[in-house]
Amino acid sequence: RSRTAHAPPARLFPPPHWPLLPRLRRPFRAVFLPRRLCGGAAAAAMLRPPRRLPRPPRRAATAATGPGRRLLLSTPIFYANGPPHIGHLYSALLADALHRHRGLRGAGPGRLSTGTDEHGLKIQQAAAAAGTSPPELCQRVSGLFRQALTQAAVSFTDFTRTSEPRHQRAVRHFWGALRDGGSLYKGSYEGWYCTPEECFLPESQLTERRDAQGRPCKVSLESGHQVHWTKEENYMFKLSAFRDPLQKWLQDNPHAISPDPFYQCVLRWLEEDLPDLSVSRERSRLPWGIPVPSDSTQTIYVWVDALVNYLSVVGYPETHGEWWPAAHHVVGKDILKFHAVYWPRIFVHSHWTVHGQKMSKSLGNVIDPFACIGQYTLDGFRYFLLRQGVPERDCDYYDEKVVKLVNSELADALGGLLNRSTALSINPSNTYPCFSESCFPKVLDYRGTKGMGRASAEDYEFVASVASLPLQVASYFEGFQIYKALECIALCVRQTNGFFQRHRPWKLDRKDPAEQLWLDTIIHVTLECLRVYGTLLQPVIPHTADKLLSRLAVEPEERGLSSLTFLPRYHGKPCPFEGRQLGPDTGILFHRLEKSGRHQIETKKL
Ligand code: ME8
Repeated sequence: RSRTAHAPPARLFPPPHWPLLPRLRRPFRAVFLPRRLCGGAAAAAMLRPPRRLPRPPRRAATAATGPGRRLLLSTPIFYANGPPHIGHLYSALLADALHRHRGLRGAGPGRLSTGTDEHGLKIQQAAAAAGTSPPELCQRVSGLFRQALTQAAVSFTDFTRTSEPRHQRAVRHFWGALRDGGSLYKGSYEGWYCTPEECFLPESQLTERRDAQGRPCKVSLESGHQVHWTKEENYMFKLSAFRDPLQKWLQDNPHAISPDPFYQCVLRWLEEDLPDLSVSRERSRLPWGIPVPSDSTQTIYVWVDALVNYLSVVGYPETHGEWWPAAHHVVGKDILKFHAVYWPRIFVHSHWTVHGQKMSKSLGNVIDPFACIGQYTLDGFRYFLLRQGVPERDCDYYDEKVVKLVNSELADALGGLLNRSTALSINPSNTYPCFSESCFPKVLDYRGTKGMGRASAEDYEFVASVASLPLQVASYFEGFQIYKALECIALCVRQTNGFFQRHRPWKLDRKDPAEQLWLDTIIHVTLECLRVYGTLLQPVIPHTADKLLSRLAVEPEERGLSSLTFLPRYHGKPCPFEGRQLGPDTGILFHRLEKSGRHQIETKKL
């Protein structure tokens, strides 16, 4: 990807002697961090022992991932130069689903951080264009992001604004750590600067165009944005010195970046030139940012400022050691290099396009998440983005697609199943009926079941696939493939509808005791399936899942993932739900959606 800094050749600035021994020094928490958790050049430089200072004693890492451990999940912090769109919401929903899933697994304390990125030339220019000041613009846009994420039920625990004093203090401290560790030097720097991308671009990533007045100009090959020749005295970060350790770290940690194609992509970048990085701007050109400590002629580069949000949110430089390095960052592919080369463990996703085109303000095709939630309901839209978004490749947005998917999977398949299996005509006692072992006996090999009970080989196969669903879903969440988890659930819902349909319970005669046993068993199996789907869907469609589980009389403490069982009666174990009165019928689980118009943002608003 193109956001590469263009810098003087690294050989002019020989790398210092430094083994990448990731130790923290006072006032950081004195913790020895295992090498495998310390990727990212800036993070590693910050963790490197400073020159001439005694090394702190070794101690075991206290923060690592795994069951029962802490985890800081994050979204990118979004630029406060325009309103939120569905791409931003998608990142946040992925992180939210992971966060909720973890909570339901009882996986230990977790935090989900998000926020707004408020400094830099881009914001300065957007404020000027909107006829306002940067602080006022940021206040307004940051509010819109907070509102959108809240409205979308994103369970964030922290919202960082980079203009906050606590964040600025952390950035200044981080700068000091880089400087004291010998990773910064001052150099004269020139190159093509792309403001919308907030980075320098090399010639190889530029092309010629004509501007509005017909004059030739250079633009970024990838984004089409115009670049400007910029010559400045800047502070440089010795990024080139980190190539070998980064390569080694990534090779030792193949899951540091998921999905795999993005991991491979970062390895390829590291085989190319990795020039040093300009990490400050002249203050006269860029007053809107954090000044370089002890050099008021320079402003800290917005990306150094922004990346530190992952530290400042957990109290850097005092208390971050409780959460670091157990941090997982969800990011879009556009900012992968900033994260994967300068920072550690990343979940990367591709982009949403609209009718095949990149979403952009200039094209006027930006999709407004507020309008989408209003039209498709909160859970409907959350479900669509997470079910349809595939991290490995770009996904195209169409309103028709939302309506079709949500109607077929949530309204018809899931809602229909609940409706059919709880209808008074079929379940007049409104209870979770009993399972009969004689109708559905336990067998070792279901292919030889002819003549035993009432269940067919197909039924055994279907019950086996629902039984394996919780583990399958957990492993897809773990691998950042939430869309695959939802695909599996949707498939099981279809199979359950097939099971119900196949046995036509409405044709069974309740007055015949044998028929009654089978009828109850069919409903019991169906409700067990619905209970599993409701539980597994909580991280994605929290309101609908709550409605479903409440209808099945599943108590809040029975909704965790770690204690999720399926059809225990089949295994001869008691089922706590059997015989229980169902919850009140609060109406249709999910109303079918109407087709609607486009939801573009009115760009003039800001
Ligand atoms: O880059 N589809 O902020 P940003 C999917 N402030 N996701 C999309 C998307 C699309 N079409 N467009 C944007 C920045 N995103 C920096 C980040 S982090 C320390 C600093 C999502 O407002 C995606 O997550 O440009 C992408 O990485 C992010 O928004 C970029 O947001």
